[in-house]
Amino acid sequence: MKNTYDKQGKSKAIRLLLLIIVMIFSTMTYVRKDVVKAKDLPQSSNNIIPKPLSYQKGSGKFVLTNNTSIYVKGNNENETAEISRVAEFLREKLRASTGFELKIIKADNVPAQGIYLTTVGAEADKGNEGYRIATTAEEVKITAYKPEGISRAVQTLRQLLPPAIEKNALVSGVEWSIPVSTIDDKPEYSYRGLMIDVARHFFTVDEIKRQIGHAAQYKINKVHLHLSDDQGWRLEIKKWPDLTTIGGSTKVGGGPGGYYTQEQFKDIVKYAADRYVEIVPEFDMPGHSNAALASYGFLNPDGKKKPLYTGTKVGFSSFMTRDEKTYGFIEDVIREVSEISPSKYIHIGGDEALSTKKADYDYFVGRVASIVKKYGKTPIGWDPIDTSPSIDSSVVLQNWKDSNTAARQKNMNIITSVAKKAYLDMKYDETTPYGLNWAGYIPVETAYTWDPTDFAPKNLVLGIEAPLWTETIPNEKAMDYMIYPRLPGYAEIGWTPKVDRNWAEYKNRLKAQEERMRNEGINFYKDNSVWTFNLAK
Ligand code: TNX
Repeated sequence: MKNTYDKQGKSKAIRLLLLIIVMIFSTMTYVRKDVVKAKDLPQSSNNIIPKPLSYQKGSGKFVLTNNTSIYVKGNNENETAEISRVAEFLREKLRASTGFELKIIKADNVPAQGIYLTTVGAEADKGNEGYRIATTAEEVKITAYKPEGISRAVQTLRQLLPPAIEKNALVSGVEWSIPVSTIDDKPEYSYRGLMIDVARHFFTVDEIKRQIGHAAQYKINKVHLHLSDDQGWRLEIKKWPDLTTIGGSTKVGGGPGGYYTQEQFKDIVKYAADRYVEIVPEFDMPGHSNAALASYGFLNPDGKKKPLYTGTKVGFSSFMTRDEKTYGFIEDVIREVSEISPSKYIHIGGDEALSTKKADYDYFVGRVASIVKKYGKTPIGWDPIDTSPSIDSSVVLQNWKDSNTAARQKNMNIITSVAKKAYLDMKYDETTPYGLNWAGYIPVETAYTWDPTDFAPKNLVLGIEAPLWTETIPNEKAMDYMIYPRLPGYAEIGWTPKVDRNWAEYKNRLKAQEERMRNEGINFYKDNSVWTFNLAK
């Protein structure tokens, strides 16, 4: 008996020992992983996203204090006034976390210290958005050819400060320093967009502003609002009020929808413009038009209103393409939106018109494009708008499929939004709780590792846009989760030249955004290709 007990005791002890060894080893690997994380990651010269064209680090730092002033000077009074507004934006950004009340001073001479925002002496080759930030121990000097460039520089400046700068409450015990450095920067593409579908699910003015604010920090400069679809019409049109009272009354899954009054739309436009972001309005036609057809009987062949639609099928609705009433109605819509929207663009949709005959579609998109041009705007349309003989190079193609042969032949400008790379409503992987997967899964790496020139000739590419379709996106939390952390990558594809981009280096910079995103309350997805350091890779 004793023997057996002994044996049992021994094997128990061995098992325990084994367990302890396994535990020690796994902690060691864990610690080792951590060490690798901290030490062996390729150290980028900075963690800025999008990566600037050039960054030179010196030694020392500039320390921001309550006594720092922001000096402004333009080439003329108007410009100085505009730069002062950028300075106010900067001051407000810094106020909450630092508690500082920075003075804004119109500078007569070049100040010897502080933050200096100026267009004086800037070179034209910086373009509208380029800038230089030269930081010494005494001053941070931002020079840009246009105030817009100063605004982009201010977004970079945020990322040069410690991540705590993004907190919305007073932070103590942090030194608000910026490393001595010189950054020279300008974007590769002038169109760097985020689209939000506010038709399938409606998002409030504040929810949209919040997304604009977050996107602007990565130098996204267009926010495209998909304002109408089968499930909802979201912008007040004074001549046709039922569009919103009826057409805007619901959403995917049923329940209350919503809409923006024209005043609210202008408020969104203003908030975006303060960040040099342009709001691009879209009304989708001739398909995706059930909300309008449900609002007014005269838009239908039988004169009767269609029932409201709260499902997620596409391709069943169509405007009447051979009826002048349709074009009168559309002209009213275009006129009203052109009066309240400063953007040079109006997006007319044109996708998935599956119940419109091809010849009718071709005719329709040509008619609508000419209405848009009549009101001084440039039309944008989804493919296959480029295949219509009535569409020429005065129209921009937003390319979501692989097809743009006609656009190339016609020399149309192209915004790249190829679904399998750029769709924010595609799931990251099979476990993603929101989104679709018809164009495939888009993990953060897939979202980052491509270039617009993979899909279109460089000379035609205006830039890139990442669309968030919202059939499966019911709230802000879900919206954040699908947009972040993919949007910083799209922003970088649009801003940073292809030769300067590399996933292995980028993912470290993205990881370094974590604390900033947290401080901003962004509900981002922790993609394991970024947040788990894999020794094998
Ligand atoms: C296709 S992409 C659509 C949208 C859907 C989306 C869902 C495009 C121009 N049309 O109507 O919301 O797929 O991913």
